[in-house]
Amino acid sequence: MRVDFKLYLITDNKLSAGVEDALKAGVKAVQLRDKELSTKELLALSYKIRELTMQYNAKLFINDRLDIAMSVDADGVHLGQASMPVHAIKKVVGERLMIGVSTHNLQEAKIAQEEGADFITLGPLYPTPLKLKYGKPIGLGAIKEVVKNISVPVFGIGGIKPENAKAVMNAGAYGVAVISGILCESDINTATEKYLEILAV
Ligand code: TZP
Repeated sequence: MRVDFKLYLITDNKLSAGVEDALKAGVKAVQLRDKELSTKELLALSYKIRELTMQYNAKLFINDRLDIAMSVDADGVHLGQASMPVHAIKKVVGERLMIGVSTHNLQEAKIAQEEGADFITLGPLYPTPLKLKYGKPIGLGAIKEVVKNISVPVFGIGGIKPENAKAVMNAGAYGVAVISGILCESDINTATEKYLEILAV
């Protein structure tokens, strides 16, 4: 199975400083996502996170930027709905990179699967500190509906904390994707361990 992780740590603008602590605590997949940096700055940060993820034997995904993912030898690229579509990415890289896709409903999930995504994120499931930007929470009913209808791994995203992660898994998620629940915590190590314990099943 290509998707050999259950906890998908996503960075946000200015939040990548905590990645090393999360890796130390056992995170095995990181998506670098920073929409404020220039290309040059993002490339430099990507090299740094690539080194760290290699050191801790974790996968690295680059949000949206196929060019940077290839340049730093990332494990994959993570696409949004406005990114290059999966089929166009595959035309360039074939199977060389894994492909994750952000989805918000069943229709987007089905398209991602049909085009060959390796996994998807679905959300926001719960209200998140960044909620306005990501729209209204779609709730656990949405994840139940999606996992019934598609077979690629589905990661719940949006407002997932250690307290509700179990419910997300019980709804059929393959794993969870988290930003603030780890990177905004003062004790990143303990926060990461809490998720890993819940996801170990
Ligand atoms: N996509 C849907 S919700 C979201 C993204 C990137 C933000 C998730 O952040 P958090 O802090 O884990 O709720």
